[in-house]
Amino acid sequence: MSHYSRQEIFPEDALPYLDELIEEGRELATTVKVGQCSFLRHYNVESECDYKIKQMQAGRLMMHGQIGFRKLDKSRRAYREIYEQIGEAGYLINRYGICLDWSMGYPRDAREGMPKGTGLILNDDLDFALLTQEAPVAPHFGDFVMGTPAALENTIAALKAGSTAIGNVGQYFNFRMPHWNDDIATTAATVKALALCAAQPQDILIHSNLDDGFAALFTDLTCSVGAVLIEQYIVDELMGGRVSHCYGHTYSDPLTRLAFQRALKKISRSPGSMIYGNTTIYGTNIAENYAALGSYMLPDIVGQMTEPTGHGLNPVPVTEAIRIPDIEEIIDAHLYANRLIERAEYYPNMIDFEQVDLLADTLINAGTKFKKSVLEGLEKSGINIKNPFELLLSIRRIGAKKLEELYGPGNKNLNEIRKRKPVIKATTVIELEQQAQKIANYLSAEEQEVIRDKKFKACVATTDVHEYGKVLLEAVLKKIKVGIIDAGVSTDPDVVAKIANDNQATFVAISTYNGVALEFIEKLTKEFALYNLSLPVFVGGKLNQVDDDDASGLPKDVTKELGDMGVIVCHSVEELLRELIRMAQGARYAG
Ligand code: B12
Repeated sequence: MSHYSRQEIFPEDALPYLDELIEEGRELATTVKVGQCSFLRHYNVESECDYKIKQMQAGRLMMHGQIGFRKLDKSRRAYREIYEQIGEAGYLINRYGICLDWSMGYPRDAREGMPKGTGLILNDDLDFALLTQEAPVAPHFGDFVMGTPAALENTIAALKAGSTAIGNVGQYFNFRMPHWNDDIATTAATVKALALCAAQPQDILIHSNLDDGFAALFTDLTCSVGAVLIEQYIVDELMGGRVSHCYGHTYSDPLTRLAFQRALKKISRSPGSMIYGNTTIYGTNIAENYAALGSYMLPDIVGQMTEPTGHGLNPVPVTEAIRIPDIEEIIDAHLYANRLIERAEYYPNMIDFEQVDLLADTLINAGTKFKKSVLEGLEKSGINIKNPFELLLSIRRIGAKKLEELYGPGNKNLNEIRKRKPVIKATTVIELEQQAQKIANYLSAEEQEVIRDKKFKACVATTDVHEYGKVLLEAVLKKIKVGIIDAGVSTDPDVVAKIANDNQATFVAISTYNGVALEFIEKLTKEFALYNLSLPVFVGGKLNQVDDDDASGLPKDVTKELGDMGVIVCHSVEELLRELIRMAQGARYAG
């Protein structure tokens, strides 16, 4: 297929009128104004954008911390104490990314009874404002604001609380709220929120974390630059806003990490929000994680020293892969990073910037080609590419993988994952495919044959956006010839049960990270009962949950509870393989 038809992308008879959505956002701007917060007062600036520009001109690096514990009290304490303690050590933190809870993505009146994640829940506008008065650190409401069904009401609360950096356009493209199928309502709320921000007299940065969006799934890094250009076209050109990009979780190679930053410098008209820590290279060994922290902070520091883009640097605490980091752990990472900045003065002299810039130019050239092909392709499909609502929704519905396959700048090659040879490889997905071979080799040739003979069919799904566990698992299962029934990403329990039943799955495998495993499995078990299904269910990922009565607000492990519910808990794919051998040899599960 060369491209989709409009009917395939928009099967509905009519879509909301763009003019009405924009008008509603603009009209709201006559009453919803940027409120005061400790940061704006302290620095006497109109917006974080103004502040960032001043800092860049003065040659000062900026630092970003990520906070958002379940309880407001603890989050307020974190807001204050991190600032104070970093200050006592002689350093400064400039901005906080507030990690709202998943459930905050539902409009307030629809939030009751919806799954909760592990983040901060704010009940009303006052809660937002209480947080931002605690210390002169710029409040950035990045997650579960724009791009969710609650985009408009959360944006209103964030603006009133003095936030002038609001996101997250990346999430819009890739995140789905459980039990929420109305992507038209989500898009409409997002367009209104964008119009509200664009109509403010101050410059509001519309943050987009590329890794929350498509960057995490592209196999070609140049497509991520293409995503930047497409978002600039939608937010800046069509909506009159100021998009501000974040990247970093999955950018593991220091050379391309630095080249990406310099490419952004050339193509961005607004300062960047933050460079996220390279979280995907953290493991469970703290000492090793400090090396990882240093390895990605250095290119980020050198980038800001040589070609400042205004991004806050985000040293992610070394406990990230183990649990949600606590206050002290955030402070530790900042002290480490600040000391590294002091030690980095001579590093730029050691870097071959010619090579870095060659790569940056390739990123820009191929990224520009991708943007052009996407827009031309969508136009051929009958999408009005001057209409931001249609563009947002069509891109979201097509998704990263298909976009790369159809419009990627790399040459066609059927042996590649996305049927194109990446111009510059984005390592994550490709590394997972390679890891899969090692895991498959865990089984002997005879064991693989025993499994193959059984013609097992696995129904595989995730409960949330985290997809790498599923990518890895599917790649392993394919190698040992287990059939895959794809029940999708961010899937609801009723959908998994139906797909497993309709396709006569032999077992179900769920990958879950957002602290909702217990609730998901409970519902899945009930759905199974409706179909009289009794299948083995494997579950892996991050198996924890926040207990609302627990004062720490941190999640607790639920492995035992899951085991008690009759599912097979796996901490690795190898554990699933071991069970498959047992099943092939006749073991039975009660389901
Ligand atoms: C990459 C990542 C992301 C990426 C995901 C990209 C993508 N499209 O997949 C992005 C940036 C989008 C992301 C977003 C978020 N993330 Co995140 N993310 C991670 C990270 C860094 C890695 C997880 C991962 O994919 N690992 C790769 C897999 C292959 O390896 P693994 O996890 O070790 O899994 C092994 C086994 O468990 C097994 N496995 C996994 N699943 C399954 C399933 C079965 C059946 C089997 C048999 C085996 C198996 O396979 C692996 C090999 O052995 C972790 C932190 C960390 N380092 O672990 C946080 C983490 C999972 N994220 C977290 C959070 C909070 C979020 C957000 C809610 C943050 C926010 N406020 O926006 C959002 C999610 C929003 C949503 N709508 O769901 C938290 C979860 C907190 C918790 N439960 O305690 C973590 C732990 C970070 C933290 N410490 O706070 N995230």
